[in-house]
Amino acid sequence: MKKRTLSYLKKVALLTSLSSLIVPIHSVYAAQAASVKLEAKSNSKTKGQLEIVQKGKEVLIKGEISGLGPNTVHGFHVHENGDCSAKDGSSAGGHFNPMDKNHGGPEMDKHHVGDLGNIRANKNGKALIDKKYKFLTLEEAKKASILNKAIIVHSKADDLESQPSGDAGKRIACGIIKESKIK
Ligand SMILES: [Cu+2]
Ligand SMILES: [Zn+2]
Repeated sequence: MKKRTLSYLKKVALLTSLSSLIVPIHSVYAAQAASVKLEAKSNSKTKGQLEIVQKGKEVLIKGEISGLGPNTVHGFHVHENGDCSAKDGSSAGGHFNPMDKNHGGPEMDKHHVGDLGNIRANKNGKALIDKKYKFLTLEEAKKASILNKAIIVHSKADDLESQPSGDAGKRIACGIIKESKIK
């Protein structure tokens, strides 16, 4: 009886030490990829799918957005609330701005973390997205983490200058950045 108790305790000790190993590994790798299903807002026909991957210090965003006008340019941002429920996308709130900066373009010295610039549609109204950003992260614990925020596509181009959001017009598509498995 005494022996059995000891081996039970050993098992508990082993499991406890194993789980303390497993938890940190999980938290490092869990948020390395995310996907976004963009749904039409403000009575648009815009929709799309994006895959987001953390590669070292860069975040890659790839995918396709359709239902845009031919050869048009559209503001493309991360907004602060992961909430696309409003018909006009207003539930997503303002640009994601954890560092409290002014609006700008992604190449500028200072800008919102959510300022991803513009996307361009081809003659068929489809935008092929293939972008890289150094100021974003998918690491949940970091201030600039875009997990569970929203991506918004606008009706007009972002002028990368007007405050607070680049005068980019209506919100024509919205999708939440949700953690996914790396493919
Ligand atoms: Cu926006
Ligand atoms: Zn902005």
